[in-house]
Amino acid sequence: MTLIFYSATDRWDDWADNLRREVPEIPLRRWDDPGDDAAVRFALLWNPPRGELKRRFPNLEYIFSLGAGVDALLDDPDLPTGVPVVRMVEEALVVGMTEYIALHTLRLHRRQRELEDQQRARVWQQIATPLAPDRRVGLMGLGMLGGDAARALTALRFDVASWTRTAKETPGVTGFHGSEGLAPFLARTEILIALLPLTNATRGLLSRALFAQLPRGAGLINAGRGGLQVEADILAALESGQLSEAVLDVFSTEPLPADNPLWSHPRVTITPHNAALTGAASGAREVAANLRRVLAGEQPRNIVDPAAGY
Ligand code: NDP
Ligand code: OXD
Repeated sequence: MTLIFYSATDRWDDWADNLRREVPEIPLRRWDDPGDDAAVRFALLWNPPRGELKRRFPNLEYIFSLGAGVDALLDDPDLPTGVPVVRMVEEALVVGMTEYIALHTLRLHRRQRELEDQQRARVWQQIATPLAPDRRVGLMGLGMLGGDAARALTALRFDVASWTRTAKETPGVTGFHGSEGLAPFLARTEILIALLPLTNATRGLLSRALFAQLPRGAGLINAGRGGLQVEADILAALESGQLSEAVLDVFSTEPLPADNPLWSHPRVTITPHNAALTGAASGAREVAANLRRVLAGEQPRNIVDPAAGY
């Protein structure tokens, strides 16, 4: 009944300590530790080597993702068939992402970059900005992360709308959904925030055609996935003035290559996929709760729908 762990970025010691405390009855093993692969029933992973799960673990029952996004896992053509993937839903991700979205929405809203440029040039000049109720913010995705960010933005009194796959009713948020909802959502959005999963339906969505439907000079924040955006189109939209600024936490190639022109663009803010990081303590509590459900003969929560891709 072993759980196998793989991540190049999450600390094994932290996760092992927390999981041992929460579910001492489940033996833990690191990916490269010697052991009986046939005893492995659970895997807890971030970006494992492709094809390996199927090749090594014949009795795998559940794949738990260390991240909320499961696109890299689902993209593996050799992902074991019929083994459910469970995504990470936990508090540290929610709190971290809401901090990131509030920070960068306020920076765009208050034109903070221009004020900082002025400081460097020793220019004393007021820049008047509308107040939050007169700033129309649009959230693409209103799930675990977008939902909490929407609550924070409405608490700051922004005029918030959402765009989702299925219809959603959220207090204080104007809801749009589906392909027919996209154009009216974009037409009213001055700060666009992408918190979508990367799926067949969302790949390349943040493109020239989409930016053209925003009011001129709109700001963009993408903390969903790099595959949502066409990077050349972002640069072109910044050059033409269709976008005023872009804040990007995610990229089609990560780490972002040193020669990528986004690095040095004066109106691009780059963060290294650290908008929100899974917490070892809070994440392990969630995984443990799900493992206990499985041991009790129940289904874990937050199983990914393979057809929807999230
Ligand atoms: P959820 O699955 O909880 O929510 C996804 C949201 O996206 C839902 O509102 C869903 O609509 C909407 N959506 C999905 N497909 C479409 C579509 N085709 N058209 C319109 N809306 C769509 O995801 P989370 O909120 O937990 O996370 C979102 C993404 O954030 C993750 O998939 C991951 O890629 C990224 N992420 C980034 C991090 C970072 O540090 N940068 C950290 C963690 C996650 P509906 O409500 O109708 O289902
Ligand atoms: C992600 C995560 O999905 O870090 O990006 O959880």
